[in-house]
Amino acid sequence: MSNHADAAKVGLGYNRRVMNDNFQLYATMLLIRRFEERLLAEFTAGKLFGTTHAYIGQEADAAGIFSVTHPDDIAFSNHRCHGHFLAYGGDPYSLAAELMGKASGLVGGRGGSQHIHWRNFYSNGVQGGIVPVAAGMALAEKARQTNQIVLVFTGDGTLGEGALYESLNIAALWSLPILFVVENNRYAQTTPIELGVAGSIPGRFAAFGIRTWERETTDVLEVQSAAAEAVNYVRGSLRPAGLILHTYRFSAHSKGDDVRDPAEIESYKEMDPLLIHGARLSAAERDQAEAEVSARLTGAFARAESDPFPDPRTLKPILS
Ligand SMILES: Cc1ncc(C[n+]2csc(CCOP(=O)(O)OP(=O)(O)O)c2C)c(N)n1
Ligand SMILES: [Mg+2]
Repeated sequence: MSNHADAAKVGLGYNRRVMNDNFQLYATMLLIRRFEERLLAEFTAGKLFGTTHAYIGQEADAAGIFSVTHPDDIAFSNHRCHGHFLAYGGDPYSLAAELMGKASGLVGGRGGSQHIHWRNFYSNGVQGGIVPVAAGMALAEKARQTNQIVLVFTGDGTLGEGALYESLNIAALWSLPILFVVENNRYAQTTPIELGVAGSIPGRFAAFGIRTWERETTDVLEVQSAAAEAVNYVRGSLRPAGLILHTYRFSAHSKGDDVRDPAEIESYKEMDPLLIHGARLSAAERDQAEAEVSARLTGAFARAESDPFPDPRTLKPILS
């Protein structure tokens, strides 16, 4: 049964009941892609401050993973957090307002692109810095017997951070319900993985006796099935696991800092998750998703832009 009419009624990205629907998975990835494209354009136009790290090319990871989590599960993201947030069910309006520094933003306009919080979603721009926090949250959930699991997202470059290994060690020792997601997009800023990561990624988890699922794919359905197995394992066994996803980012690391050979980027274009999954939809369905996403983002950005900035006087309690 196609549920996309239902998805349209409740708003894209919100209704977890229809997340497994092919249309909804496509719409979630498209929402991320168009949101990030819009952001990059706004930066170029000088309308946004700070920095941003676009998720373009990696959409299948977030869409696939959050299609199999429970609404109450806890997610810890990193500097490249917008895609995770939108797939988690976050509102593009609140995120756009946050990026514009508006009072109506997710955290009052003070977190910007990398430091956001909504419900059980947290992000932090310090590479690896949030991983021990995520392990602590998993310990808390286990103690409270909530049956909620924790997911923490890292990149290949973050495999160089010691805090990650301390967290793997304690998660294995104390049997914590946490899924460590490694999104290997083959680069850490400008450093290719060959120059930054020795040995193998699954080998790092194996050293701590932690089970892993590994996929070299940008097909959202393949990500979804691996994520479902890993999530079910963590929830059922209350043990940590690793989900290693080899992907590729099409956009620059941040706004324009790209030293990669354009021919290399071009060679990955056939891995575009929207192309791969879009082939499962009709042209009419793809057009419908495009129209719905476009309308939603136009409304979100217009509303965010017209919102007021926070009153600087409300900063006082934080600064004093
Ligand atoms: C502790 C720390 N060191 C350096 C940085 C600057 N920095 C931000 S992102 C990044 C690269 C991260 O690479 P990776 O983990 O592969 O994630 P990706 O950007 O590829 O998604 C660096 C060096 C940082 N945010 N935190
Ligand atoms: Mg990387």
